[in-house]
Amino acid sequence: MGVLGADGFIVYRTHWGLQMTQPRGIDAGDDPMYEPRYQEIATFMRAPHRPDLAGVDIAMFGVPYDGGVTNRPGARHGPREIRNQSSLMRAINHVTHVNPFERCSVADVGDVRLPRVFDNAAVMADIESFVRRIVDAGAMPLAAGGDHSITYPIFRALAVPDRPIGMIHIDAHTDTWGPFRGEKFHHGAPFRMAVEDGLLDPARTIQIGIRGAQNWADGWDFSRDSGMRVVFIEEFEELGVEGVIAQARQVVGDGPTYISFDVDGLDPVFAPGTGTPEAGGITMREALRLLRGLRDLDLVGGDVVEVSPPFDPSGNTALVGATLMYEILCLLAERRAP
Ligand SMILES: [Mn+2]
Repeated sequence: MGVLGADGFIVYRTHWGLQMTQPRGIDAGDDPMYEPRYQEIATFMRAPHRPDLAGVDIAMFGVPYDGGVTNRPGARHGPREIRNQSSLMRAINHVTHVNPFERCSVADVGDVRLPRVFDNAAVMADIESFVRRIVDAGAMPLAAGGDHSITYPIFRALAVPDRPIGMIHIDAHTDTWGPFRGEKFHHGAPFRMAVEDGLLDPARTIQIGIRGAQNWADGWDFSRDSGMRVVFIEEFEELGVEGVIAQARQVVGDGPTYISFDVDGLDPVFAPGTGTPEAGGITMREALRLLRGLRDLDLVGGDVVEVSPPFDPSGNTALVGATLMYEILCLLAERRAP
């Protein structure tokens, strides 16, 4: 609550450590969202910008890179537009009643700097070292892409030797394909590379929402043959959200688990602003229910990828991306501060 100042104004301290003043008689309580949402430089969910990582529990960051796309680009602009739209987010989850900002020190730690953007190997190294800094500081990473190739270097920073991580992956595509036009590193390949490098445990991986015709089947084959649980959209419909949640929890068990959400897993009605839309996908209501079913797992981080603002004139896909990030943030906060 506020403290009465000498000038007759009440000084409040928000959950984020910001101070605000309010004339007597208007009660802002300790609402962290009191500050007008259209003000100030945009950060993810208006969290403080803390590139030095000091005291940060959950580090939200952007990876403005789309050099891995096989078709329509634009996801490099995702972090900036997600930050903008995320100013609409508020604090308390209306279903779980989790307030991540109250439980944890949540910060926007900036973007991965990619000065060598035309060099795939250098980009991977720069993303990996950025995330390694977050992990070494004891914080949990929550990324905004960027195309889906960025998850591979995140895994390189997160996975502990001989203990690959598990994953709950929502997407229209398995992203386990072989080289594309001679290049191994692209946005359709991160999870094949992660399995081949021993970073991702295929037996503890579930891929949800898969659909759409392909020219070759090798990605589907790799997922199946490596032992991943692949839930095509038809099975999603059959099982229902609760059934899919049960499958996901069973597959990842109690080991370390990452959530990777490609917005093209959603139906293009909800997320048209993405490089590779596939009709007939998951609804936003289903996605939110699915994420809220993943409480109390051993979560180690997450991302939301493939928001492509040039294909998103209304900004709605970026808003959807920000909303998914908020739900993952609530899960990470509960894990961090049960
Ligand atoms: Mn993907």
